Amino acid sequence: MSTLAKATPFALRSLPSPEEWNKRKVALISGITGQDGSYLTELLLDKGYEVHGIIRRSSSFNTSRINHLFFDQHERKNKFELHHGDLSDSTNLVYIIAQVQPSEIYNLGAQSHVKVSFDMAEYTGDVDALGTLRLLDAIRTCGLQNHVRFYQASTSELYGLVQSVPQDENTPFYPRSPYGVAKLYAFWITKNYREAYNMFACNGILFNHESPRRGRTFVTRKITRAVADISLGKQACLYLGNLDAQRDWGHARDYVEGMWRMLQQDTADDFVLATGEMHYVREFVEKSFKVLDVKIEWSGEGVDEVGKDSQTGKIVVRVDPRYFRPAEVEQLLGRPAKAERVLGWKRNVDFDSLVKEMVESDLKASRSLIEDQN
Ligand code: NDP
Ligand code: GDR
Repeated sequence: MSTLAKATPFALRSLPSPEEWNKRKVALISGITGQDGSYLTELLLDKGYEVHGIIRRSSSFNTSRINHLFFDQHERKNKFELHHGDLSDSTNLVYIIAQVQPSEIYNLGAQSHVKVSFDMAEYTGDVDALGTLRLLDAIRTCGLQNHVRFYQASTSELYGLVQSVPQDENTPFYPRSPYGVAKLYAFWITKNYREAYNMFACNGILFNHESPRRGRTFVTRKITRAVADISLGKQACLYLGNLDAQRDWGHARDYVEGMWRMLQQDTADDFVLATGEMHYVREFVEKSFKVLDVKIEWSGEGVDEVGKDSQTGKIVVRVDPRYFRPAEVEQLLGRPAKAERVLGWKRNVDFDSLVKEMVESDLKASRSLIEDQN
C-alpha cells in the first residue's frame, strides 16, 4: 500500500473484517515513556506485537524507561516505533492513527500526579479528560471504530471519598481531586462510546501499582530512594505528607498483563485490578527501612510526628505539611474478583517483595552514582 493511501485519515478504502484486522497485532500506546508504558511495551513485544508509541517532544531525554528496548533491536529484531504527539492535539492523533493503523490502542498518557492536578487543574482536565475524548474521536475519524480495541487507564482515584471497602466495579465514584474528576470524565466517555458506537472500549480501574520505574515524586519511590540515600549518608531525612493514607499497592508488571487481557476478551467491559491488600504509607516507610535492617520508632503526633532509627536515635522521617493535599483520599482497597474470574488475572508480586525490589534497585542506582562521581 502506498504511504499516501496508508495515511488517508478517513475510511476511503475498504477495510478487512474486524476479526482479520485484529489478527495483525499492531499496538499504539500513549504514555509509552511512563512507568506502565515501558512494561506494557516489553510485554507486547514479547508477544510478537508491532508496537508504536506516542512521545512528547521534550528539551531533555524522556525515554530512559524504554531505551533498553531500542538497544535490544540490535540483538533481537522487534518492531518498535515512536511518533511525536500529544493528547492535546487532535489532528496529530488522527494522523498517527491513520499512519499506524493499530488493532489495539492503550491510552496511558496523562498528567498522572494527584497533588500536581490541584496546581494544574485545567491542564489535567484537558489532557486526562478531553485527551481521552480526542483519542476516541480520532479512531472514529479514521473509520476504525469497529476495528480498534481501546484500553482506558482508569483509576481507583475515581472512588475517592471512601463510601465502602473493598471497592469493585459496582462501588459508586466520588473523586477528590482535579485528576480524579478528569479521569471520571474519561471513564464515562469510554463507556459512552462503547454503548453509542459499539466500540470495543474497556476501562481498567487500576489501584496503585509501583516498581523501580515509578516516577520519583510518587510516595513509594520517594520513600525507597530516600531510604537508599539515607543509608549511604547522602540524605539526612525523608519529608512526607499524610502518613495515615492507606493504599492497595501492586507491581506494575502484573497490572500491564491485566490491561492486555482486557483487550483479548470477546466483549468489552470494565475491570478492577488490585491486590486486595491495603497498607498505610507509614508501613511502606517501615518496610523499606527494614530491608536495610533499620527499625523505625514513631513518636509525636500530626505534623510533629517523627520516625527515628531505633539504633542510632537519629530522626530519619519528618512530616511536612507542604505534601498534604487540599482534599485527600484516605483509603483504597480493591476487590479484583471479576478480573480473576473473567480474565484469569492474578497479581504475582506481594507487598514485601515489591518494597524489597524497589529499595534494592534504588540502593544499586545510588551506589553506582557514587562510584561514577569517584
Ligand atoms: P506516568 O506518570 O509514569 O506516565 C505518564 C505518561 O503520560 C508519560 O509517558 C507522559 O509523557 C505521558 N503524558 C503526559 N502528558 C501527556 C500529554 N499531554 N500527551 C501525551 N502523553 C502525555 O504514569 P503511569 O505509567 O504510572 O500510569 C499510566 C496511566 O495509568 C496514567 O494515565 C495514570 O493516570 C494511570 N493510572 C496509574 C496508576 C498507577 O498506580 N501507576 C493507577 C491507575 C491509573 P512524559 O514522559 O513526556 O512525561
Ligand atoms: P496517589 O499516589 O495519589 O495514590 O496516585 P501517591 O504515591 O502520589 O500518593 C499516595 C498517598 O501517599 C500520600 N503521601 C504522599 N504522596 C506523595 N506523592 N508525596 C509525599 O511526600 C507523600 N506523603 C504522603 C498521599 O497523600 C497519598 O495519600 C497514584 C497515581 O499513580 C495516580 O495516577 C493513580 O491514578 C493512583 O495512584 C491510583
